[in-house]
Order: sequence, then structure tokens, then C-alpha cells
Amino acid sequence: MKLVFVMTLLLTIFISPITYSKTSVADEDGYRLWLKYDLISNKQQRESYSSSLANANINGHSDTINIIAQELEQAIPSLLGSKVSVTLNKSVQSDLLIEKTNKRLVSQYQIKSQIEQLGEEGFLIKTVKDKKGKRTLISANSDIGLLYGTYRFIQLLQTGQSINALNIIEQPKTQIRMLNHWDDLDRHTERGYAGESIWDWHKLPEIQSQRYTDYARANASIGINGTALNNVNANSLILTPAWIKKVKALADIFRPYGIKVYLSVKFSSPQQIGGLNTSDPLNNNVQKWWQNKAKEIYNVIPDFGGFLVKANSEGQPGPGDYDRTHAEGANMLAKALSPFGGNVIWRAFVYSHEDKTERSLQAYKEFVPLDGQFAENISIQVKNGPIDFQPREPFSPLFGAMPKTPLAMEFQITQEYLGFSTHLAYLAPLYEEVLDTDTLVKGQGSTVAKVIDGTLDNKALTVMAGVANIGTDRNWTGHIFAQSNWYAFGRLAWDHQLSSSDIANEWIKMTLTKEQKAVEVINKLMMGSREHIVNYMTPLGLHHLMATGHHYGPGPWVDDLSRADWNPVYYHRADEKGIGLDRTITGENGVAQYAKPWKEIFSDPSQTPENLLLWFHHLPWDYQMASGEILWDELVNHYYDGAAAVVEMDKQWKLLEEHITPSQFNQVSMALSVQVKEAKWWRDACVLYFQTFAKRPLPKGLSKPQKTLEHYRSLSFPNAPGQG
Ligand code: BDP
Repeated sequence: MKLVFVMTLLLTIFISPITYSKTSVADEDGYRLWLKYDLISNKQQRESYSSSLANANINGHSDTINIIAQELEQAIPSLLGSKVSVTLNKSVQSDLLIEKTNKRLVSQYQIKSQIEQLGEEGFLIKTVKDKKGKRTLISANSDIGLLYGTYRFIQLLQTGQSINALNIIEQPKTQIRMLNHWDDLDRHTERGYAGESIWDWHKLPEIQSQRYTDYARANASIGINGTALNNVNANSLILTPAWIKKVKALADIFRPYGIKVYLSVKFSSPQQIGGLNTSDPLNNNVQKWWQNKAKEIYNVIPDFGGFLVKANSEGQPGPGDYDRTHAEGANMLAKALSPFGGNVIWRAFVYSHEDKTERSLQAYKEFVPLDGQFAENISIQVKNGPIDFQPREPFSPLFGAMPKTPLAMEFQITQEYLGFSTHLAYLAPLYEEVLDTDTLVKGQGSTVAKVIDGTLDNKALTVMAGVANIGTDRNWTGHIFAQSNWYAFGRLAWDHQLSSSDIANEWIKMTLTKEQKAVEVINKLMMGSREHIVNYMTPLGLHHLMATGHHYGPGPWVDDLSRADWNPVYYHRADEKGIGLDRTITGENGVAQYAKPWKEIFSDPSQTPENLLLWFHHLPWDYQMASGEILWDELVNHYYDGAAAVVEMDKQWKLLEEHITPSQFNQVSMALSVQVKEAKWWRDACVLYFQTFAKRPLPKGLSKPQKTLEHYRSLSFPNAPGQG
């Protein structure tokens, strides 16, 4: 109470105007992400905003309300360079009114129909008029909705949009929009390329870094409302009392920002930390153990989100160890969480070492027969493609194949297979490509997005998860542009209908520059970047050519791993006749897992989209491509085009220097020079290697690789970051 009082007092004091001598801004190391509130350089625009933002009043009493006040107090004077009075619970006639929906607002501003569309987290931003004039109203059914509306309103200012006649109604399309951190308890981050884990577990709960609050704020600003704190390859210690206290400390920080915490749990925890001699989900004591554990957690974290589970996959324990199904395992946990409103997010990324079935086929084989057997508070989290976060994969055949079960989307934000944090890869086009794909299971319009948002099969529990790329690096994500992937993930989880290009523009304007020409150039760089990586790493549907373990750099020659389908040679199948993996009926028959007409399309090389050709087909080196080239030439051209495009990106970036703050500019420039080198490395290593089978010259006009294949094969990187 005391704190609220002091805050109220502080906020009612007029904030003194900040004067700026020039419009250029101080250097920016990337810490502020897209929440930079630097002075808008266009004076006219500033004045126009200022004239309608001299005072703001927020009605309500909660930590979230206080955060809204703080955010406005910080944003408006900094962006506009003008005075603003931010008050709490004053009956003043304010330019900006932020208030939860109520009868008075509804009748005064006639917003009944709008309010009905908001749901629990949505918001309305509306220009309203009354006797005393015009003002902006932000309203919602919850304080969190008000916070989201406030961030959206500030975003309008940051991106230079008119606020004169607003009527924005938004409601998130996915219910749970969460990050999955693959962070270990010793701060190592599996597939993390931005320093250590941001959770300083050793010092928690007492020492609470400012970063935790800044993290929550950044997430809330893009609508992320959940975070699974620890690695899916989980350590059972996370469920011990000492660790639950640490988790509680984070949950308390995140709560006013609308973020719930989730934990990845190890299925064998009852044995590892509970003193039981089994973790069989049908065993009474095991069930009780989980029920008590849930009670213990909810006692201290009443809004705990639930469990994320990787079971019977890559050596992790699971119900299969007791001949129980994934449904039996998941249902046991669901029952423990359900009295408290918690959910189980059970991953479909399963493949067992023992099962001889090709890895990409196992998830479908395991899960589709279980459709309808999962409890209501379970969502099955499916990676976007059937293998593993490759630069390009077809959509997972699970989407659309389990109509009775809520399916969650799992995207990877961290760039395990797309150049770590030194390659510029804007991933929203990848996310968009998957979400917009039409599974055709119920005729046209049965997009993956509709499976995820629950509208295809009328599902209430909906989830989109992104494997986080956040670490202790000052700029959070290692690469300035990798911030855009965190941002874009949040925006698409909120609304999958946004376009990746529009999201890029928002992010550029808020993070890098508002100068229109520069925005256009950067937008182009971003929008092309993922395809360039596909080209110089895995064109035409090739996949999993990365080196072993760390996945850093090319390793198409690797053939000595214990399981056949861990080896790149398994996936490209290059031989003297041709290249590609036959996944049709004459080969692994992955096509059989797709609904018609995809099954037919993917079975026929002439119908298969060329960018997935070698995913589904083994084709001769002289196969005729649509371009008129033979397959070998086309493949090599893709490799060369990809590497050349990065040289061009580097050139384009260098021309932008005057528009970007020095630190951001230099960080990106340094990374681009690494990327230029590594793209050529990928190109040359792969082309030389495939040439040993194709036995054909490079297409005319292309320069020969400067080093030998032996050289590339001899490279090793024992200390590459993020290893599993
Ligand atoms: C693979 C990663 C591995 C993860 C696994 C997973 O290489 O580190 O544990 O995915 O998603 O891509 O469980």
C-alpha cells in the first residue's frame, strides 16, 4: 500500500520537460531493445502528439496499473520532449484515459459492441468525444489488457502513426504465448548463443537482477504471457523446495506483467528426488507424488502455468519406460495440475533410439493413434516441421491430423540451425510460411494457423511457443537483428495474421531508424535473409547437413554417428546417381503421413515445390528443373547465390551508417563480416563435397572454391557454444 501511495504521489508531480539540443540520439548498445523512447525527430509530429497528450489518467489499483503509469511517464516525455502529467485515480478530464471496462464507460462512449470483443486480454484504443472535447480511451477487461493496450498505444507513437481517430480493437488469437528457455540450472544454455542463461539461479531468490524486470517488460510489450524457465532436457532438482523458492521469486516479478511461469519437468522426478522406486504413471504413489508436488508449487505460486515435458525422446525418461502411452503419462500430470488450473504442455518431438522407424516419422506414429485420449488441460507441442527446426522444412504432418487434441506450435527463435547469433536471419517469414500453409484436411482454408488458434477444430486451449534466444549478452540476443525474432515471435503469437514485412517495419522503426529510405533497405535485408541462409546451407529441400553435436558449420560428410538418422549422409543420400531422400512410397514413405492432396503433391517431383524437392525425392544429377537447368547446376547456383547475397547485404548495411547508432551499426557490421565468410565456407564445403558424387564441373562463370574439401573436413570446433 505504502509503495502505491508513494508512486501515486510521484506520478502526480509534473514531469519537467526534457530538452534536446539535436535530434540525433545517444549511442545504443541494444539493451533497450524495441523499447527505445528517443525523441521523435520530426518536430511537427511531436507537436501534434503533444497537443493531445498533455495529461493522462489511469484508474485502478494494482501493480500492473503502476507499471502502466511508469511506462507512460517514461515514454511520453522522452518521445515528445514535452510535459505530461500522469495521474492515478483522479477525476480529471485527461487527454488519455486508461480504465477497465465498466457501465459508466460503456454508456458514456457507447462502446458496448467493442467491449464484447475484448476477452480477457484484449484491449480497445479509441478516440472518443464528450462535452469537454476529444480524448483517447484505452479500455480492457483486465489490468493486463490495459497494459497491452498501453504498449500498443506507445508503439503507435514510436512508429509515427496518427492518433487522431483511433478505433483499435485487439484480442490475442492464441491463449498461451510463451517462451521456452533451454536453460540449465548451472546457467549453461542448450543452443544458446547470447552468453549464459539470464537466470542466475545460484543467487536467487535473494538477488533479483534488474534484467528480470526488463525481460518481463519486453515480453509484455509484445504480448508474451508465459515462460518455461528451464531446459526441456530437465533437471529434476528444479522441483525441490529450494528451487521452487527461486522460481517463486521470478514468478513474483513477472506477475504484474501478465507472465506466468512454467517448468520443464523430468518424468523420472519421483525417483530422482521423491525417493520412490518407480515413476510409472499408473502407480498410485507416483500419482500422489505429482499431486503433492503440484500442491506445493501452487501454495507459493498460485498462478503457476504448468509443466512442459520432453518424454521418451533423445534418452529422456517417460511413460514408455513402463510400457505406458504418452497419453497415460500426460494425463497423470494433467490430473495433478487441474485442480489449480494448470496445463501440461507435452512435446511431440519424440523419437526413440530403439525404434527403427525413421526419426521424422515417429512423432506421427506415436501420437495420432492417441488422438482423443488426452485430458482437457493438455496441449501437444509440435515443432513446425517433421524433423528439427531446419532452415526449411515442410509443415509437420501432425497439424490437422489430431482434430480431438489441442496442438501447440513450437518454433525455434534461437538460431541453432541458422548460423547461431552471427548470421542475420529474420525468422518471421519462416514462421509465417508455416502458419499460412494450408493443411487442406478440411478443404481449403484449413491452415496450420487455424489448427494452432483452435478455430479449425474448436479448441479452447491454444499455445504458441518459441525456443528463446535470450541470454546475458548486453544486447540480449547476441545479434541486434536476432532481437527482431523475439519481437516477431511475440507479435505472431498475438496475431498470426500480421505480415512478417509489417512486423519488420515496426521493429526497424522502434529499434534502428525511422528514416523511410533506410527502413525500406533494412526491410529488404531482413525479408531476404532467411532464404539466403537456406541457399548457402540447405537449398532445394536439403536438410540436416550441419556438423555434429554443436551444429556449427557444414558437415555433409558426417557418417559415423551411432544412429543412422543422426548422420547428414542419411538425409542427403548423395551418390553417383543423384541426391535427396526418397520419402515417397518407394522410400521412407513420409508422404503417407500427409492428407490428400499433399500426399499426391509430395509424391510427384514435378508437383513438389522446388524448395522442398530433395526433402521428398532422390533425383538424378541431370534432373531437369523448371528453370531449364539440370539439378546439379541449379543446386550449385543456389549455393553461390546465397553466399553472394550475403556480400550484398553487407554492402547495403555499410551504406546505412549515418542512420544507425554507432554501437548497433558496428555490432551488425562485425557480425556481417563473419557471415560473409561463413556463407562462403558453407557454399564451398558443400559444393566440393557434392561434386565428388556429381562429378560435374561448376556451372560456367562461377569461381572455384579456394580451399580443398580436405581442409573443410579437417576443421573442428570443440568449444562451439550451446552444445546439448
Ligand atoms: C534439437 C536440439 C537439442 C534439443 C532438441 C529438443 O539439438 O539440443 O534438446 O532439439 O527439441 O534440435 O528437445
